[in-house]
Amino acid sequence: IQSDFDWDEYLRLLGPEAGDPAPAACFKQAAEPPSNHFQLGHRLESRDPRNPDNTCIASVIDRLGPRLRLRLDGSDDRNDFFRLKVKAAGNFAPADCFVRPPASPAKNFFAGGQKLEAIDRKNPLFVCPATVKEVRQDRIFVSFDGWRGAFDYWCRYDCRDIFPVGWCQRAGYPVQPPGNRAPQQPQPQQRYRGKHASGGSSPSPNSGTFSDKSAAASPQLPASSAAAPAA
Ligand code: MLZ
Repeated sequence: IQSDFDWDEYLRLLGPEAGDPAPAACFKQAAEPPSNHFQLGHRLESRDPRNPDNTCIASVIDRLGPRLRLRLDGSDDRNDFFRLKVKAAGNFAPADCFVRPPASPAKNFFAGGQKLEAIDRKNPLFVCPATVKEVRQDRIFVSFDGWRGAFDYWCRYDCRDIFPVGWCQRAGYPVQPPGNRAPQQPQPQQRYRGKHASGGSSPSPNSGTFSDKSAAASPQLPASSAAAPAA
């Protein structure tokens, strides 16, 4: 996970053809990113990412900015598991760790070409620069900058996996640099190389949590549960 992405520099590189950042009012995200009061080892209830009808007990195994890395406890057999663990496990996260979700925008205010930050659902650890490629009723098509479309997705305008430009940095969560695969228009004049002009993308120190190792394999970290406390 890299942490030196710089939106200002990137937008400058893209030049005047690039769309503007989507205004904050487009997003269902708090004006100020919430602080994260969860602690490692805290237990909480979470939707089972493998079976969204199930609620499971999960433990906080890592935190970064407002996001949590959660691991499901035990099996996903709802009935057994719930009663057993609720009585036995302890260390439940106090209620005030959970932040009330922000209000939804009244409607879909997005417009094609706007820039945003979005969770890469195939690599949910990563928040990446992206562009609204299409708007259709309540949905937008999120296209990741510098990738050939393999990570793109449709989502509702009030989806919690998308953020205004700059939001994640303010929240203490790193944004990954764009890819360098055949960028679609608008064509960057040169490839984004990060803040440190000299040597391309050198791996930058991360904040000590959400290590690269956990980045590599995170099958139980769907975007939805990962973003639990982000209000
Ligand atoms: N290393 C992986 C991660 C790609 C992340 C893209 N995010 C939009 C790859 O190269 O496929």
